[in-house]
Amino acid sequence: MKTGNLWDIFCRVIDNYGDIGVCWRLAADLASRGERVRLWLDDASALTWMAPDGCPGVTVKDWNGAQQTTGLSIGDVLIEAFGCEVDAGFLAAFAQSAANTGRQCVWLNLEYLSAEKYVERCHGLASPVLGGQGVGLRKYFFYPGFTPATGGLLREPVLAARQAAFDREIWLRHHAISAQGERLISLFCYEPPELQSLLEQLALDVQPSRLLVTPGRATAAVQACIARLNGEHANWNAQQRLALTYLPTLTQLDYDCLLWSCDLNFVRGEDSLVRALWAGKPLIWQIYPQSDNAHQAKLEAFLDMLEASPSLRTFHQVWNGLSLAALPGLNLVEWQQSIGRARARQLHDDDIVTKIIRFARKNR
Ligand code: TRH
Repeated sequence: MKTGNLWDIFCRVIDNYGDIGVCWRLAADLASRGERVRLWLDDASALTWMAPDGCPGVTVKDWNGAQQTTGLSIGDVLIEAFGCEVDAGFLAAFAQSAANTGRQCVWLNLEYLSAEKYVERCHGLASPVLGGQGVGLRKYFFYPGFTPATGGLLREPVLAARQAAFDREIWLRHHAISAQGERLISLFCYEPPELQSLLEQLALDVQPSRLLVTPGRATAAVQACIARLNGEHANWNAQQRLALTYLPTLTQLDYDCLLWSCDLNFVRGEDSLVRALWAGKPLIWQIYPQSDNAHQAKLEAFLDMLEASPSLRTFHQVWNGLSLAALPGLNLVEWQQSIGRARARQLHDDDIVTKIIRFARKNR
């Protein structure tokens, strides 16, 4: 398999922005390396703010209803992201193309990111398709992860150069963010149970902080806490040690710049976590909660991978509602060391796009 192959990536946007965010980055990264990508989305609306300029080599396709395959050239690699399933019509065309040409398209199921041990065992496993339109084909499970035996992390080739050339002062000024003598903290979260405690802690801290609050759920959660705090004790921020800026939606590129600009980043889900790791600043992760509590083991595995210092571990457990202890104080010096070392370790491994291209080539 040479470069210039045609990749079909299928993604259903269930809620939040992680699925589309990861698929967009994957598509753009593949295209930057000379691949051609069709990104099939049932709802592309978030791309209007996440990636308003699009990307040469990536075509966004509407994936609603049965897929119209007449006249559609079948690609070389097909990726079903996060358990979504491609329509029968598309699969039939896919199987037909394999029968006609004697060449099979590589079919991958891209899984969610986890640092748990099972990822190494399951990454790359093949599952023969025993029924339906794809019968006789093979589907491979591709697991992103934090060790060489996994599918790796998204890290596009230009990232290091962008980060090295970044000018914090110019970026902050351009976005009208004041940082005079204040510690900058970005906040991208769901509804963390101890958010109110964090606001109170920052309001009492000797060091002034500016909280940069992302739109949507984080803004709604902060505003609800502030309304409660104002009702309970109007003087809670009497010294004005805590200042707040409510941000508009940023492009993915600008969201990176936000993470690089801050002294501490609160992130959530999957994609922002990886971006915060590359930012190399202290980070606190709110994991996407799962009804069966599976997120608890996933969080612990991530903290193990980080070799998190005790206070970083406790802060994560409390922030995620997995411990009833009081919210610990911020310990940015110690957290910086854990994150910096984990980042350096991760940089030794190949990124996910290098690995997925290699994998597709090998299994073609
Ligand atoms: O939005 P999320 O909570 O997504 C989640 C998780 O991925 C979770 O694993 C998944 O199961 C669930 O969706 C369905 O968090 P995440 O993964 O960090 O995705 C956010 C994306 O939004 C990421 O690509 C960064 C981007 N973003 C911007 O581009 N601009 C912004 O201003 C902000 C705040 C985010």
